[in-house]
Amino acid sequence: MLTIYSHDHHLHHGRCELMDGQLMPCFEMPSRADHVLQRVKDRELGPVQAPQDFGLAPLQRIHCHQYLDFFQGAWQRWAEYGQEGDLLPYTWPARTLRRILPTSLHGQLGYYSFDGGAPITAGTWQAAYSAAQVALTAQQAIEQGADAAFALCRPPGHHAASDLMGGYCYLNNAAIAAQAFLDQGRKKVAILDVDYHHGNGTQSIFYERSDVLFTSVHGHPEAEFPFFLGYADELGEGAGEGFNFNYPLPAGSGWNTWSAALEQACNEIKGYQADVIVVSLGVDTFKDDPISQFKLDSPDYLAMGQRIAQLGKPTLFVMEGGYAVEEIGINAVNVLEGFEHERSAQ
Ligand code: OKP
Ligand code: ZN
Repeated sequence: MLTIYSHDHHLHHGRCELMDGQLMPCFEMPSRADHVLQRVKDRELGPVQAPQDFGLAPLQRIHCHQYLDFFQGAWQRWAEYGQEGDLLPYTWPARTLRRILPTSLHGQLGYYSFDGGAPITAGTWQAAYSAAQVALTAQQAIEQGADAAFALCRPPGHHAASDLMGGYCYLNNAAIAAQAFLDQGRKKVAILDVDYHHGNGTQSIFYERSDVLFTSVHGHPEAEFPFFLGYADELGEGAGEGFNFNYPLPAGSGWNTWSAALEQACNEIKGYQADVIVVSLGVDTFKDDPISQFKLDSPDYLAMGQRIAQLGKPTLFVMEGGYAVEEIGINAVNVLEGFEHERSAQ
């Protein structure tokens, strides 16, 4: 399988995040992608290529222009204040407050974010921009006939909405790639989000559309980030009604519970008759993940890839979460190897 990777992800390295009342070093760190790349090479998964540059247009298909302008320019504005630390929001337009766009940097940052988990550093825009190009380059490989491709994106994307950053995410790589498939003539894209956290950004982007089916297996939002989206009764709206399926699971869920939910998601995808599948590939479902509560073990990821392969469609894998850094490569590449093994048997 072809892997697309850009070293630019190293330009994004947030310092701290607030966790259990304490400032902790960011769990979303550069070594994550380094370990995945190393495992891709160790296992000889296939060629590793740098992304092409498709410019801003495919990003603008998903993200609103003002948001992109703000994100691209935010660090420069912060530097003009003489600040060097990470740029982090601290006030959001929650209930009782007006959803207006202020003129100040921090007012705008609050407007364009939903949590304090997405620090902007000097290189964050470039890293996120390159991650989106990684997804688009892998998407193009499939458009040109590859059966599958792996976009080794970092930072991740599935929490990012059209005009919101949050949860370590800035640009929604999976959504950008899904839209590119549609813009290049595919009629139906199915997204399967297997990250431990609900892909609230992706869901919101496609919630009122029938040309993208969104399915997600994740920690129950009653108890888990992002808390305010990802319930089973969210089925889509308007033209999108019946094209959104959430499978929230309790803390402690292992492969038996998890794979039963995957089975349901796969059945929806099968019935949808998608032209192509985009997998938001988070491996923070792993038993030793430091911020998650599922109990998948490394061999389970082989079975996951195998089941996805049985859907029989061209498949784009887009890297999302996974914070057990030592095992992230094994687990992510296990999905890809399980997929390839099953496809070669078909
Ligand atoms: C991203 B992905 C607040 C952070 C709260 C955020 C988890 C984001 C997970 N400092 N936790 O879905 O793996
Ligand atoms: Zn996650």
